[in-house]
Amino acid sequence: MKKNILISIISFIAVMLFVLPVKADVTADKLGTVSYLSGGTATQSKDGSTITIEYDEVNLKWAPAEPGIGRDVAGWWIGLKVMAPTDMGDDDLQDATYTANGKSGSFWEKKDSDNTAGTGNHFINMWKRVDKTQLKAGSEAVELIRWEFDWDNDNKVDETVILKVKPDKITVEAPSAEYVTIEVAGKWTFTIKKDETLSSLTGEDKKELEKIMTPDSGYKFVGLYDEKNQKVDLEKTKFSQNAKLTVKFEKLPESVKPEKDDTPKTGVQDLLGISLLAVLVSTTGIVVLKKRYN
Ligand SMILES: [Ca+2]
Repeated sequence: MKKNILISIISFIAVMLFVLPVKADVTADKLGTVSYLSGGTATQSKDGSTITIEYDEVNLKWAPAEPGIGRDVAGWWIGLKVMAPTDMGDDDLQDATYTANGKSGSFWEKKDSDNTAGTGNHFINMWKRVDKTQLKAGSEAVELIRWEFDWDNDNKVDETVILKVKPDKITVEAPSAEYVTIEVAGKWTFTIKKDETLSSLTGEDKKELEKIMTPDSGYKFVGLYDEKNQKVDLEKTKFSQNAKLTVKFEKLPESVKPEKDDTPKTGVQDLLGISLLAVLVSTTGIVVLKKRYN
């Protein structure tokens, strides 16, 4: 009886080993490859399983908001095309994932190749929105984003793609004619549809604008102003042409701390206090009168 059970267990394990698909082994020499979607000049370097793309010059494409494909805001984008490792079968790739800015996605669901492309032909176009204003001008390359791919879905990153740009070597395409460009306080630039108000902003643009309008401690927000020093009404002011806005804050009066006074009061001191106050009041009265009649 016991022998039979043992034989059953052994045959079960043998069958399972045969049936279970064997995952492709992801090795550093068989990783995905990267090509460019944005125009310009770039260098590509590889260090183990990390590919770094550094754009020396790049022209950013502008694209309108298209919530249906997950682009909730209009703006300028830079893109890379990442080909999956060619030795991975379609079945393996269905479990592949990638991470960007702490958010994970399914490679198979987000890929841009169609389901029938076949082994060696699957790719995904990775796009990153770039706000040129926010990248402080400079010739040093700055890291815009890194994408991490877990090709075999074992929760260990197999390949990292790093995208770098040189801020002063970025040029941008003009947005379509239905949009205007608004730069705020030299900190953020966005495009909105002509004759829309700032209250129509969504997503990242809305968040950035709110951040810019948030005063430091000890200050209060006064308003956004256009080049003619007209105050912008977030709900009502419509933009028919490009604009550069400034933001104004006002220093709040410093709160006066009451001084600690632990001297015991006597009647005399109190009276002295009152008479001093009386002198102060009458002096103020004289000053006010003088001012009125001068
Ligand atoms: Ca992995």
